[in-house]
Amino acid sequence: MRGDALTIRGLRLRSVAVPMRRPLITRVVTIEKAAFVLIDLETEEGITGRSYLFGYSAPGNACMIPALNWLSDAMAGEKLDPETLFDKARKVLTLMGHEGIAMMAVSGFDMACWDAYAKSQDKPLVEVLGGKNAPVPAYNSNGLGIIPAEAAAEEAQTLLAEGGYRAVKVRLGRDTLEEDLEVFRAVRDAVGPDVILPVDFNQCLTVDEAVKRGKALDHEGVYWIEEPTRYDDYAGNARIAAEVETPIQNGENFYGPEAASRAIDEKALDYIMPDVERIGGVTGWMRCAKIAEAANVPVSSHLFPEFSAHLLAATPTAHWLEFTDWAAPIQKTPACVTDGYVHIPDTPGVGIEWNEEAVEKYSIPL
Ligand code: SMN
Ligand code: MG
Repeated sequence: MRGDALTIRGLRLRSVAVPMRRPLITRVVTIEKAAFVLIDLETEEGITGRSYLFGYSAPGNACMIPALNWLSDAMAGEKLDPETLFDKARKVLTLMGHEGIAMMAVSGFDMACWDAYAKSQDKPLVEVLGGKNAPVPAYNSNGLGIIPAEAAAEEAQTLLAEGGYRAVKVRLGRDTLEEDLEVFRAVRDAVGPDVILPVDFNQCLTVDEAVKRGKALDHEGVYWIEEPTRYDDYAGNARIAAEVETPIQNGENFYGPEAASRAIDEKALDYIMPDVERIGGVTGWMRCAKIAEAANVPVSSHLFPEFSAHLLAATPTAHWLEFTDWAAPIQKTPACVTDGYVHIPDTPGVGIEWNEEAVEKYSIPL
């Protein structure tokens, strides 16, 4: 695949902090304003590739800016061939490491490259990646944080109704198993037996505690157990996956397809959910999708619903899209869910256009 019609001029970066309609309250972090770095990759030919990175907070954004500027300088004048540039970008930042902020910068750059490349081909990204533009099943991941049982039961019903969803994610990891069970049962009672309910511990348990809570949840109709313990304790996750019947979901914190490969080899998960800003952008995702396909592991997404819809529609073992609306206010035509599905726009590229008024309103210093 070649995109040698375009030449990179550089990256234009902006930083925003967007208030969330529903804050994210997990056991390890509470986020009320979603901080994003907006990336416009400008080309000599006038096509702009757009992407964004989730910095979690203003300081998080500020950490990524220097690495992105470094890539902008290094890539100016390069022909836009996304896969070649992904490998080049990793080499540019290689002495900063292959994970963490360096990998996030490479991912954001890669995502913008693919958007520009797909625009130059006049096709939606999914088609450039060899997939079909079909609706992608989504679960509602807004809200449902660490809140009391009664509030969780009520919020679950509201969240399902918001987009005709069949699935919502419940955050667990309260002080005791009994409190987690109380919340999960209240949600299950409120939504009925047919709704799909994955749960997320956000890495907060020890391996022993995860085995204990996982076995208790085996009898409750939990769809998957996400990040029960530290994401990179592969041996620990493998023990949990072996002892707990409910599928173990992991991957939102994996950096690069190499991590996915290792986790699958070590049987540290049943399902995988890469995050496009950590797995290596579009290029890293597609390499991860091949690894998952070979091992027959279902692939879900983490955040970035507009990018993830294209990626899942081009992923052979695609599973669920995680829908959040956090970046919606800064986009003109944000992804949305109807009857439980995200519909990919039939426009060239990914379909991201900034709502400039909102970007101005929520802008923070670079
Ligand atoms: C999550 C945690 C931290 C930031 C964003 C999202 C969560 C999820 O684990 O899976 O939605
Ligand atoms: Mg999670």
